[in-house]
Amino acid sequence: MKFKTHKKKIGVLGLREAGKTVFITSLISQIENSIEAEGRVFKDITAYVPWDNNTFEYKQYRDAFSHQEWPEKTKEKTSFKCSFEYKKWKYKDVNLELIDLPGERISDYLMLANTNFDDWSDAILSDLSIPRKVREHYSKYINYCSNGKVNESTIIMNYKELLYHFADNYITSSISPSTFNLDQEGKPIKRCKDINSLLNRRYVGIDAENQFAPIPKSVITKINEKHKKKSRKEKKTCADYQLLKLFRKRYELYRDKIVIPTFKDIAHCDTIVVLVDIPDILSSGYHKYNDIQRYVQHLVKCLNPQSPMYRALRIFSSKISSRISTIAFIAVKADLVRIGDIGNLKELLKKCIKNKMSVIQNVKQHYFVVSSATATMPVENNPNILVGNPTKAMKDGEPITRDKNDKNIGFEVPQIDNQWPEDNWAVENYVYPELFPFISRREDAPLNHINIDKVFELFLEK
Ligand SMILES: Nc1nc2c(ncn2[C@@H]2O[C@H](COP(=O)(O)OP(=O)(O)OP(=O)(O)O)[C@@H](O)[C@H]2O)c(=O)[nH]1
Ligand SMILES: [Mg+2]
Repeated sequence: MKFKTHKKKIGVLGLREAGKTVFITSLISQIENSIEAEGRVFKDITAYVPWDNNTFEYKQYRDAFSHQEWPEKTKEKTSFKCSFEYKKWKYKDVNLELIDLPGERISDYLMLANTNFDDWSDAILSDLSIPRKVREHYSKYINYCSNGKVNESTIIMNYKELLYHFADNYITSSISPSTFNLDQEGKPIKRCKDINSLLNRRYVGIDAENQFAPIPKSVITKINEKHKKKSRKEKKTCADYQLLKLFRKRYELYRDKIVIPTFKDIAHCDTIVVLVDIPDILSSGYHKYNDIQRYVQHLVKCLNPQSPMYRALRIFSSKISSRISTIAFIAVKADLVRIGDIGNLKELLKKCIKNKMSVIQNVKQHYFVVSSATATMPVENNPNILVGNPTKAMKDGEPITRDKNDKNIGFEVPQIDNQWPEDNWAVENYVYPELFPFISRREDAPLNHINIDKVFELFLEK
């Protein structure tokens, strides 16, 4: 026990499958096995102790790698706390907390400052960050709400249809209530042929009984006007008034149960890490690129002192006098690109994000390129080829499914530039294989990584 403690609370954000769980698992494996870990800073770690009440299943996730499997998809927020000593600090030890957050919940950011349903409805239906192509569906929805024949099930179904168009057009960062995109069991929305059955399985609210959908301001004003002079008893028989009342109640429930806890967790962090999967953006195209930019824009709203979202966030954090002081954007899965292109990954990351973040003056910004669990090896004298164990491959011109016990093979990887593709974004030129991770049977072996130590150095900064 030392005189002082360096406390760090780090929230790890990113869209689905960005690599949050693997990132945290790798970082803990380096700290836990500091003697063997690569990177100067890990060598100075001693007296590591994980806390008893961790909900992040580190052992289970690390064990997956011993069986050449990736960790399971995360279903809910989890956290991992540990203490250790850093040889260079004589009088201080370190308490580190890492929080694995479902990044999709950021889409509910408009609910942060809009404490009531009426204001949120207006804010979401006039959100100009939605691309024009999908705004047409907004207009359809608003027209439907304005036709006077609205009832609970049809308005909810119409709103879900609208959100499905968002998902279908990669506008996932604007899907709110975010439970439609990522339900409370952590199941993400998937494209399917039978849209109606999909819409029935997804909820816009905390559960099937508590769903709600925004109502345009003009319609709310009309309802209020119509029922202004009616008694409470009379209002009870008016379907439109009752529906509005119901949605207001369900909105508050959703805000209390999902939005406030998520953003409270974020507000209590001093450092936010945002993982960005650039190979995935390159292989998906400009829809995904635009979606990441919108995602960052929502984050910017929460971090900009001029915004109402920031003020709402500060209310949660003021009690424990903490503040988000640092944000690190990390381009992950660097092992999927040619070694010579790793610098370009960083350039692409900065070019996608830095502009959006330029209005933020009160938070230190950092950019990294990382591979949390390297699953490839370079080949000497041939920079175009990497060696690894892809889950699928081509054999005699036919696609085949491979087994984790199959031998490693070499595969060609695309070259990436330091500029994002412009009009000629040919996604077929950016094919990255899904790989089995490298097997590491010894449980005390830290995962192979690139630059995890550089990020860790940031966590040790005051
Ligand atoms: N090649 C490579 N693949 C990675 C790496 N990190 C993650 N992956 C791949 O990305 C997938 C998702 O990683 P997770 O860490 O589970 O992603 P997540 O952000 O926690 O995902 P959710 O829990 O669904 O939100 C893994 O199953 C791997 O296929 C990496 O460092 N290198
Ligand atoms: Mg996860």
